[in-house]
Amino acid sequence: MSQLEICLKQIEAIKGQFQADSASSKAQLSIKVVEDLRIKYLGRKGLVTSLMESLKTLSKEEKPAAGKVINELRQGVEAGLESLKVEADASALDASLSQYKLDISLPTQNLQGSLHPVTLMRRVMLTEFRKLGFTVYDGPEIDLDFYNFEALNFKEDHPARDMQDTFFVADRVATILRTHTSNIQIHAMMHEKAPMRVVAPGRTYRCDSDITHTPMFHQIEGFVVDKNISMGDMKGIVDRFLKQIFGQDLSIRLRPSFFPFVEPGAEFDLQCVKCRGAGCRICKATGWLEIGGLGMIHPNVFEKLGMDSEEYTGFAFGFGIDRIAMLRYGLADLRQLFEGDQQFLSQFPIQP
Ligand code: FA5
Repeated sequence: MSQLEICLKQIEAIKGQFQADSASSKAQLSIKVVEDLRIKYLGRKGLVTSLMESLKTLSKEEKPAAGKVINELRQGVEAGLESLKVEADASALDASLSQYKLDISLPTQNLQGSLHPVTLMRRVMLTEFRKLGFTVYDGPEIDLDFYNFEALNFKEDHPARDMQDTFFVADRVATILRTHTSNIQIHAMMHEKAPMRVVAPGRTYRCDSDITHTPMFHQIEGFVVDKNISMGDMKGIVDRFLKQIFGQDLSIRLRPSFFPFVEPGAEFDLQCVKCRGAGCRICKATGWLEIGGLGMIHPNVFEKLGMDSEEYTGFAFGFGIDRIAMLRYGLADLRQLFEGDQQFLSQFPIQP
């Protein structure tokens, strides 16, 4: 018998042995059993590995043919081990699931239940706005660029678009996750007739994350459109609303600021509830926390929607609901709101 014939016979024998080992391993299949098989055949001193060594005994002409068959054997063994591993993983999972008994009919530990602080805050805010004569409006979280930017007077290449890092919806042209609730101004003004007094709470999205920013957050938009609306009306409503939420003794300040859909525009800050203005980590040592933007609706917005900007005026504002919840409930980090920690959440009441 030639050296090649001896080698091919060995290969056949190892192939048969692997098939027999695989079949018998199924009786007590585990990740360890599969690993032992791998070492036996493919380990440094494994049966397939040592076949490679035996190639050295073959002539130059015989080597390629034998090498090809050994490679096929190696691939067959690898594929066989992989499918055994999949089976072993599945049976390990079954075993651990069968030990874990879940009875969904049992009462939960937290019998009381509670509302999420953002839900609580939103309900409190809506109650206050209803008292001030506002109607609650809803609108899309996935929206067209037109409603989120264009109709709000953001020019195509306007740097203001960079102020709000936007998530785009893949494969759709000009479709985004709204970056603010101001898109509702456009939806509402296209469907309703002035006079309008609207608030619209909802989820908003931006690429943002630190102790006062999260990628998903909540805003509440409000706007009033009528004849002869002034900044005084705006200041009065916002002041009254915030004092209802935080009490009479907290200061509020307006700072001139730019939003393309209002003119003039401002941001408003609340004195830090934590340090009462002295400066702390939450207010980044400024004594103030920015909670929203506001301003008189820009005539371009009215004109774009076919409304006469000489006849109508209006104001709009947008607050971060999570920021207000953070201040109202004294939270140290905004991200706590979205971590789903039961202990944290169960501190809140079941009703506002
Ligand atoms: C706006 O989004 C404007 N649409 C507000 C507006 C409405 C101005 C109407 C004029 C008229 P701004 O980007 O500043 O503005 O966001 C408003 C508030 O949302 C912030 O003050 C803050 O309270 C909250 N906010 C913004 N980004 C985040 C974030 N990543 N996480 C949590 N809250 C945020």
